[in-house]
Order: sequence, then C-alpha cells, then structure tokens
Amino acid sequence: MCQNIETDGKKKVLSCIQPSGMLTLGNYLGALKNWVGMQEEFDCTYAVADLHSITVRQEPAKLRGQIYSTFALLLALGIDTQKSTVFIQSHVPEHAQLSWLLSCYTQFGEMSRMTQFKDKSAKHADNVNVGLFAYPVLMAADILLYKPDLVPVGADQKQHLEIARDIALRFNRIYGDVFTVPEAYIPKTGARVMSLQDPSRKMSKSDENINAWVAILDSKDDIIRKFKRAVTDSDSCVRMSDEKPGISNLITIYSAVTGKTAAEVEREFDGKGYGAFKLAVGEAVADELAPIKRRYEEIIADKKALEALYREGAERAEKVARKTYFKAMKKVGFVL
Ligand code: ATP
Ligand code: LTN
Repeated sequence: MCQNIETDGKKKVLSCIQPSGMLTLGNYLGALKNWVGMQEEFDCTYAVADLHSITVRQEPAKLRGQIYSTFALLLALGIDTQKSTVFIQSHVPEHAQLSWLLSCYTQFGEMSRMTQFKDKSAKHADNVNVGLFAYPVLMAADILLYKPDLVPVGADQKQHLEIARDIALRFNRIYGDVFTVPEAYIPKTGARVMSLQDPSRKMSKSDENINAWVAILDSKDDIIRKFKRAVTDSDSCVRMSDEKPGISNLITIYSAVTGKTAAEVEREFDGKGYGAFKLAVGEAVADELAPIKRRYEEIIADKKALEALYREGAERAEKVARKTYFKAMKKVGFVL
C-alpha cells in the first residue's frame, strides 16, 4: 500500500534523469542538489528515465546496473520517498503510451530542429534511430502526465521543455483543458560545471577522458587527484575571469560546495597559488560527497528494500499518470 504524501497547496515539480552512466559532479551541482532542496517547498515527482537511455545502444547487464545505481543514488543524495514520489520510468507504462498519442500531435519539422538531435545524430551516425528523433515527445509525455507547474532542467534541456509546452497548448486548443502547461525552473544555484581537462566544454559523464569528470561515487583519492590535474593557466592568481576558464570553473565548484561567494574565495586564496587551491577544492568536494557515497553503499547493498521502494514509487506515480492518460485518450475518441 502507498502512503499518502502531504501535498496540500504545494506547487508540483517533475524532473527525470537518464541512467546513462556514472552521475557526475556536474549532474549533482547543476541538477540533483536542487532536486533535494525542492522537496520542502514543492510536491516533487522524480524518475529515472531509463526508456530515454536506449536511444543510444546499451549493454543489457550494464544498463540494468545503472538503473539500480541511479535510483539508489537519488535516495542517497537525500530524495526522501516519504516526501517525494520516486520511480523508474519504464515501470509506469503510460509514459510510452502517452508518447505515441502525443507523437501524432507533433510535427516532423519541429523535431528536426532540435539541437540535441542534430548533435547526437552526428555523434552516433551509424544509429540515427527513430527513438532518438522522437525523444522530446517521450520527454513531453513524462512531464504532461503529472501536470507539474515547474520542471527543473539545465540549459541544455530548455528546448525540449519548450516543445512539451507547445504540444500541451496544441492539444488543449483542440480538446480543452487536458494538460497543464509547465514552466521551466532554472534554479538560482544551478552551477554549470565544466570539464576539468577542457574548461570550454561542459563536464559530461560520456567524456572518454576520465580525468575530465568527477563521479559522485569517486573515492577521495581519485577526486583529489583529478582536481590536482585540472587544466588551468600559467598564471598563479586565483581570480574569476573569462581569460581564466579553468580557474573560474574551480572557483564555481568551490563556491557551490562551500556556499562562499567568488569574492570570498578569491580573498581566501590570495597569494596562495594554484597547488593549495586545487587541493582545497578537491578536499571540499570529497568531503561533500563522502556521506553520499556511504549512504549509497548501504542502500545498494539491500536490493530487497530498494525494490520495495521503486515498486511503491511506481504504484504511486501510476495513479496520477493513469488519470491524465485516460482523460487524453477519451478526448481523442478512444473507447475506454
Ligand atoms: P551526457 O553527457 O551523457 O549527454 P549529461 O552528463 O549531460 O549526459 P544528462 O543526463 O543529460 O547528463 O543531464 C542530467 C541533468 O544534469 C540535466 O539537468 C543537465 O542540465 C545537468 N547537467 C549535466 N551536466 C552538467 C554540468 N556539467 N553542469 C551543470 N549541470 C549539468
Ligand atoms: N532529457 C533529460 C532527461 C529527462 C527529463 C524528462 C528531464 C527525461 N524526461 C522530463 C525533465 C523532465 C536529460 O537528458 N537530461
């Protein structure tokens, strides 16, 4: 049986994350840390978007492991199943079902303009599948099923959210008030974390150079080593500047984990050189991530308890999803 979550009067939030590899410090500071913080103020629904991840070829055993570990990591980060609904996307069949319905209200031309589709089809030229093309429609279904007011997303997902809004408006114009048209929520503290090896690119878990990114589950030694090796400039002044993208990135990271402003960080390391600064950033990040890693190890070790939680989450999510899905089907004219 599902427990009821206290939702009275709270605005609704929905977001998902793909289980497409090790989650990074970028995912944490740019997205997941905010998910945790939003639970008090909002009625939150969070999902592991496993259906999205097969738009690129996945190895079955590895994918299965990543789905488990992403779900466990959300809990370890502090997503609380007593406060929020947390589930695995493929466990709620209405996502795929609504996606088909919505795809008939989405134009080929709109999808062709998506920059992520253009980028990913260039990167995986041997597998430009229809799923990759239709990915934003599935994302629209994820969102519209739960009628959220707000969808926290990084800048890279704004275009997809716009499409979800367009589809909702179009459907509502034909059939009346079926979907809520959500707003993007760009969190105040949504740091954009850049690669430690090439600070002109964003830190990405699909980067082949493992020194370019820090995983949330990296060991303290690995974290410190990666920060020591971070690419900076030949100057030695810790200062935020467009000409110093490597150091600016480290300042952003240090600020995000310590809560200090960039000016305070500059003052703290005035005259101390890059070596001391890089070590301090590495230690601050490792200290922030250590308790998460500890909780993760406990959670992932108990598969039974984990299963109970994702089953309960899916049950709770489906109650909401089913209502919206059937309403849309009925409006279109299906026999229910
Ligand atoms: P990939 O690199 O494999 O395409 P990704 O690491 O960009 O994936 P996503 O699953 O696309 O991760 O992103 C999940 C969330 O994390 C999104 O909201 C995205 O904006 C955010 N995010 C990802 N990388 C960063 C980053 N380097 N800095 C800030 N936010 C990030
Ligand atoms: N496409 C997103 C993940 C995602 C999502 C969603 C985000 C899938 N469905 C619904 C917000 C709402 C990504 O790759 N970051």
